Amino acid sequence: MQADKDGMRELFEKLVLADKLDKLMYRRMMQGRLLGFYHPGDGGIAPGVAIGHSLHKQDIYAPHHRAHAIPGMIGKNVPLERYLAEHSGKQDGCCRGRSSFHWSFPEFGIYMASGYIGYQFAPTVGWGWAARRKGEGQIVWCSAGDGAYNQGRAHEAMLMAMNWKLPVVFCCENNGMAIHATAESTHPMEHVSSLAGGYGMPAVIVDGQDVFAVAETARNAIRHVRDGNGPIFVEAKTLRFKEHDIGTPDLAGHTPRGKEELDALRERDPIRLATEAVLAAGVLDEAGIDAVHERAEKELARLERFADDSPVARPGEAELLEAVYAS
Ligand SMILES: Cc1ncc(C[n+]2csc(CCOP(=O)(O)OP(=O)(O)O)c2C)c(N)n1
Ligand SMILES: [Mg+2]
Repeated sequence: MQADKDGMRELFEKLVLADKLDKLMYRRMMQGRLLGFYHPGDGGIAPGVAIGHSLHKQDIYAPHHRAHAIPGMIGKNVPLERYLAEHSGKQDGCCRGRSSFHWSFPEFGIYMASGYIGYQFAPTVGWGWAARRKGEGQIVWCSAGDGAYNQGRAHEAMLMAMNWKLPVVFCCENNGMAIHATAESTHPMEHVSSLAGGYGMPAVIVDGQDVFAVAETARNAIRHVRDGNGPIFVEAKTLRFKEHDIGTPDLAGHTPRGKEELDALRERDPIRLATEAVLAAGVLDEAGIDAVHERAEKELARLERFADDSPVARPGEAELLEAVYAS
């Protein structure tokens, strides 16, 4: 069907752009042109793209910290030039260049992004409660990693959300690693989503390398919660090709991850899989794929021009105090 083909093409374009922007962020960080630090998304960008793409603009999205939420923001059509300017400490950033990667886009239902692992669990319950009270069909998507789901707060949030049947999707983007710790060494069960069973919450597992499969799963999960059935858990099995963050060695336990292991992971590169899928479905031919890459490169050039042309944020005392509240 043409609608399916258009949907596939759109997702593919977003995936390619997310991959290129992730790599651009890595480069800019190495060049000293970004504030703070960066957690590369290489290998694990498909879930975020598919999730953001499947949500409505007014739905609340609490993104996972990896790739500093670039995939989800691209999925949700957030203005990326304001994001890049923000991360570059520029005045035209979404938070006037003050936040590094603790930015927000409230008009897109993204109220916070944070490197504080598990930041999203408690607010998710509050957002879910508010969404249900408003009764306008808004839902909350809470994404976090396998490491984050080790936290007590994840369990409190799942318990309360399930007890109150809140419109929340709990999602684990399980890349099998939390800095140097493997998921097998920290979780007693193979699937993080098994935890949902303790709260009577339904759970689904999806191949997180396949952007199209995640989109379908996300759409179904969103429909489930929008229809008033209470929370559902989605576990996307994904990968991390690079180090935890720039400047941290890439170890699993105490052992450096070797070339052979990493080459094997790259067989499941989401871009490679999506390219094969769009070719096989006749959505794009080789020339069409080249054109997608070209358009993405042009978009990156535009984003960089905007960020680089924007003045460095130098908030004065009055501006700094503007956002400070005391009671
Ligand atoms: C509250 C808190 N504890 C610890 C850390 C240090 N830390 C940063 S990332 C991370 C692991 C996160 O793993 P996971 O949730 O699986 O996400 P991933 O980085 O694998 O995408 C930890 C422990 C932190 N930033 N915040
Ligand atoms: Mg992880």
